[in-house]
Amino acid sequence: MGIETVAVYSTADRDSLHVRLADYAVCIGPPPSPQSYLNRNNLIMAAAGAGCGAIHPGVGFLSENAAFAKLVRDRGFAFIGPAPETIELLGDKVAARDTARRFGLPVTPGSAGAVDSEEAAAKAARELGFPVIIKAAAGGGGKGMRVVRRAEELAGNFALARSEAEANFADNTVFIERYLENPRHVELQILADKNSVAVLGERDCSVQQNHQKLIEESPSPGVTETMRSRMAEGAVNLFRELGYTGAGTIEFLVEGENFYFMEVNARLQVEHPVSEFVTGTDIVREQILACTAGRMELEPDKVSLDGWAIECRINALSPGKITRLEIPGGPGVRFDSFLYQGCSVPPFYDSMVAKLIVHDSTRDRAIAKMSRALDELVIEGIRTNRERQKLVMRDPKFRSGRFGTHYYEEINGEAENVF
Ligand code: MV4
Repeated sequence: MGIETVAVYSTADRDSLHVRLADYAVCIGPPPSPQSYLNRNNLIMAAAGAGCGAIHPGVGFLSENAAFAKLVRDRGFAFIGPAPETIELLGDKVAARDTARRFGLPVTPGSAGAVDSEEAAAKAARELGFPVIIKAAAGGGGKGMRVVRRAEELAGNFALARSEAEANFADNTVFIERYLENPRHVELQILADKNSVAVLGERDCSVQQNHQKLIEESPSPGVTETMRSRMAEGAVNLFRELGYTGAGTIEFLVEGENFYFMEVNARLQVEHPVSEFVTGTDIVREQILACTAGRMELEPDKVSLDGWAIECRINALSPGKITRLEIPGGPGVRFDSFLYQGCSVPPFYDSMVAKLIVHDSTRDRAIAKMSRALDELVIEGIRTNRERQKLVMRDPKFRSGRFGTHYYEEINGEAENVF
């Protein structure tokens, strides 16, 4: 795009690849994130000092923080994300659920709004029928959730859910839904500007462990053409009504032919490359155009889905120095990473060190390509989950495409000696 880039880094990331690749780089503090990557003042000072026009908040840290988005704007920078008011509304899962329902999206049967007493919880659970799930209104991504299978266990879990919500989010608001036993996690990639809302197909993120996604693919093996267009229609209505700008994701739980709205992630996500592959779109480029010029180049009617893409997250199981790195390549193979030979993986931050993404004409061919790419990938000096990802690619159940969110714990239970 011809835009000069300024990277920010903590002292732990001084030698990181993004620092080398950026046109300029500014140190924003010591390793603990509250003192660097979450330090708003340091971030604003870095941007001001470097003469930035816009701030891209990335995929974690302050990327969904309404107050930060507002501060960025108030200081005269463009924020590469939706408006602070939109982030705020979507951050409240009760309000988001309510809004989605008003715009015709199916939501999981659940309490009408927040549940603020043991009696209200008991009443909601009785109406819904067990099992139920208690969720934090300020949560999302699986934090602060409790599954309750019997009426006797409700009061205790309600109290625990509230105190966990208070401890994690400084907000003890919770709500209750009927619990679906083994749904798929399906999410739609959205790009929106002042004039239009585009849907870039869906991703299936059912392969996850402790709410950490491990494998994402597009399209979803469990979504039919009919479901796809019904989900897209609801999503477009919602995002248009929100006046949403930039990249976003709408998450659904899918059970058979039924889908239920769960939440909206008001940011770019880690797994966006699979959608880039199947739609041939540079999502970050469109996101930047939408949030700066107010107009993306993408035309919603021209989006089409081609072939199948799969992403395997490569996680470090230990910190250390990378003594050897061999990166797979070839048509339809992409490796996104901060690793290079000789670099160090610091003991801070998220364990994800790379994303291996492949694209081919069919799911079977994409799986074959991923297996080959995982074979070719060599990372020495740290332990990674590469071998586990190779086993999943060979697993008949994964290959059948018939699995839900409990898939990974199921295969780990069945083959404890293998994993
Ligand atoms: C659910 C659910 C079943 N029923 N909601 C996980 C992420 C967060 N955004 C919401 N999640 C779930 N919500 C209803 N009504 C299942 C999950 C879920 C899950 C729940 C408990 C333990 C592991 C899980 C793994 C994936 C999804």
